[in-house]
Amino acid sequence: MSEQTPAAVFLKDYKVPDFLIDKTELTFDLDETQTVVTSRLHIRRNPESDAATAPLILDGGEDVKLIGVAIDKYELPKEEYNVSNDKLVITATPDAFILTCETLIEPQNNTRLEGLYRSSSMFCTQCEAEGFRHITYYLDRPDVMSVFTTTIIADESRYPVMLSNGNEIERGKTEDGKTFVTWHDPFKKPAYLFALVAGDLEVLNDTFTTMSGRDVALKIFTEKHNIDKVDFAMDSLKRSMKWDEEVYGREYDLDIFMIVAVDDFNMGAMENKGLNIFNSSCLLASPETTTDDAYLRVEAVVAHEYFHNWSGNRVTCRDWFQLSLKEGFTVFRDQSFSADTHSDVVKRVEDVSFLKTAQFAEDAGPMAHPIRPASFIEISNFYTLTIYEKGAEVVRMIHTLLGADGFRKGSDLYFERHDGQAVTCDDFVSAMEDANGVDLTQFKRWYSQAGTPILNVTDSYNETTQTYTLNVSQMTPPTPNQPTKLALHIPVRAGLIGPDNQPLSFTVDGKEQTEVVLHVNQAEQTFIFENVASRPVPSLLRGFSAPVKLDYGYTTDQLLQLMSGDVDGFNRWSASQQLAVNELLNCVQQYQAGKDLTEESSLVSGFESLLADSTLDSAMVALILSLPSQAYLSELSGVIDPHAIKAARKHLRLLIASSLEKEFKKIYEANTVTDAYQASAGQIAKRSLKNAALSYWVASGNDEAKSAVVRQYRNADNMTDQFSALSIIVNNQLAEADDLMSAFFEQWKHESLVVNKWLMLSASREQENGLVQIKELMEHPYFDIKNPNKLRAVIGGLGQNVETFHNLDGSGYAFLADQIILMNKRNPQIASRLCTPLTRWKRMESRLSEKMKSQLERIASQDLSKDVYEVVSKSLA
Ligand code: B3K
Ligand code: ZN
Repeated sequence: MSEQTPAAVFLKDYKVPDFLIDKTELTFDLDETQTVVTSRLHIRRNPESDAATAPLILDGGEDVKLIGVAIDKYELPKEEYNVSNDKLVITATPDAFILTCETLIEPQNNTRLEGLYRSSSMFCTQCEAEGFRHITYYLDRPDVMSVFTTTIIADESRYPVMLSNGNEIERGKTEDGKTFVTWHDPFKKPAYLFALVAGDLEVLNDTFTTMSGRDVALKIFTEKHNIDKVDFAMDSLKRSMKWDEEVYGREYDLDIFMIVAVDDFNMGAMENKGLNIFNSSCLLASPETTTDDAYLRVEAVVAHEYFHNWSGNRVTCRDWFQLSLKEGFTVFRDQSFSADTHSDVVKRVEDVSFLKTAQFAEDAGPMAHPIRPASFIEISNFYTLTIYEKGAEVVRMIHTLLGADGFRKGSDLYFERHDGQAVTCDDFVSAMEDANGVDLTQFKRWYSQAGTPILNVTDSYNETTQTYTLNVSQMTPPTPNQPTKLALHIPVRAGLIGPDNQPLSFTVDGKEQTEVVLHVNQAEQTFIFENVASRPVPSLLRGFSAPVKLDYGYTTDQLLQLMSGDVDGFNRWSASQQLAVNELLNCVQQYQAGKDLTEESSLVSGFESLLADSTLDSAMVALILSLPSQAYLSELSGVIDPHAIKAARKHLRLLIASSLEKEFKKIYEANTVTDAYQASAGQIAKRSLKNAALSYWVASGNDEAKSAVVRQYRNADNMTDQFSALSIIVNNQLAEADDLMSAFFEQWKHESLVVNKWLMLSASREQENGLVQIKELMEHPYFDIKNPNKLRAVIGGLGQNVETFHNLDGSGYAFLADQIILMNKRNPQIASRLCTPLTRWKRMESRLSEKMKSQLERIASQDLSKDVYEVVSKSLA
């Protein structure tokens, strides 16, 4: 480990800032070798601080070189300030003053992609969470909100476009012939929302008229070769703006809204005020180069970043422990937008499936934390599925408890009460309580308690009294630093299904109904349903009304009944998944015991009736057909045996494929889309069902299917069909696989985002010498280690490659550790994310577990960034 153990910060230690910065004036003299940043900060002591003589302590980074500092007009001599430990400390200051600071930075050498850096030939920034301190010394914390004016000076021939937050207010020439542009953002904001972009960019222009009749200029900027791929993003933006007006009453506030696409970006996108910056993978879309999934992602991310304008920017976080205040809420908002735009059930299934696979695994691992963590070492490590996805589930539960109208009253009050403020999760809940006259005290435990609760449910039916009883108990397993847990308030949406597959009515709380929200809020509880005409099958946790694991001993027949008969579409999917999970885990056990895997599967008959029912939504059928993933089955396993899981999935797939070969052929042929490509719900549904059917049909080994998939590859006019075909060909190891992989690369090598898809498929491909192939990919001329998307493509592909990654000799893990060590200093955020698979070591089967652990120890022996240190040390604890 590094000589100094990085220290944790604690929520309980929060103190208001000693100083405030009312105005921030920045000048950037941009240059390829050295950029000079001059800041004029209008600072005063915070009247709310009890430290009336506290020194001024500004945050900085090792990469920021201080040239000079002045208070008002007085240039401070060296003895009057101190620069150490990434801080600039000035002991004696007036109560109100202007601090001028000149710093020097080298964006071209910034490989962390945090602060100001270069991507291709552009300058761009990423300041959340603590990136601004890599630009200049500042009070880099979200509760210090300031009005920013930013001047950019650059050579106009290379940087004709120069952007920052707010409105352009001035433009001209400097004495040495450069161009300057000044931007002013009238809304005060924390430094994490600051942005700057300069480059030779093209723009797509549009306008949006807000509900009060103001015209907003919309501009999307990309490098020249990509400007033909932003129409869909622009359309998504306009639909998001309208949706936020209609559903939340939120109007956009500046006269201009800009989005810029950059290739080198650590995550998906960033909601900087008026100037969103996007990873090009989350913005660019064209039918030929972009799959349906990626289209939906573009739409969701554009919406998400736009929605942050209110949930995040106008009302921001007091401190980073409150991150879920903006992220959980905004994810809930973007999920609702996508659900309203397409199919709500399909969207819900996709979101829940992701949550149950990845967030539940996080909750069960060494990094488990509540949606409002109590401490962290490096905040970048807390942009997690727990903060985002579980955070959204918590907001969704509030929505369920209050109803749509009550929730809207609460959000109106929240925005009105806290506009322009930096607030806490408690403030959010208080607004919901106050607007509805409810008490959410117990509910708030969801904010402070980590782990996935388990709901254990048993039932009984009394025919004589026509009474049905549910006994529900809840238990949340221990997580790091939280050995014991309190009972949570869990809303369980439930209905009853009768023997003829009809919903049964019942009486609860004196009211006759067919669906009820049960308030589970004690360790053990009983719920009584009266006037139940016959013994029902319970349909529990409809729509996944709470992020919990439900344990009810459904029989196979009951699951088949729910799968075909539940009025709740989500629970139909859920039943099919449970059925598949039961059969797959059974196969896993058989494999481990060295037995032949069963040739019986109830899924076959379940799927048969599913495929015969033409009334069902194709996208839902496609979702039901896709077997629980390797990752989800791993999450469900007490001890993870990747090879057994892989064998079980393959076996069941082949069994279904060979039993229903004819049905799959029929479905494949019936779902061809002949109209021009559109990323519409209808077309996406058809393509997903068609390609799911094709995948089974080819797996059956049928020759006609093999010709069909090759034909689809060759004739496809869109990336969804082309790439689905290619993946099926490669995964089924058809004779054409090598040739078509090469052809695909040749066809698309000029499209960076498509190359990423090729890299990922190549890395995940099952081959002899898998690791040799992966090492070759990393030497490939089209691979670029500086580009996080490319690195994620290869390492992500490796993660899916069970044989290579989980090789019993440990070589897959050693290779991953090499990459983590390589990236540790170069880009700590990315390095830390790469650690995730190794954090699961305690749950792996013993041979693999030891191998993973030794790689974690090898990483731990290095001089580590805070980011990697935190994950590795917590994993080994
Ligand atoms: N708020 C950003 C995430 C920033 C991550 C910093 N490491 C994107 C988003 O959630 O909208
Ligand atoms: Zn966000």
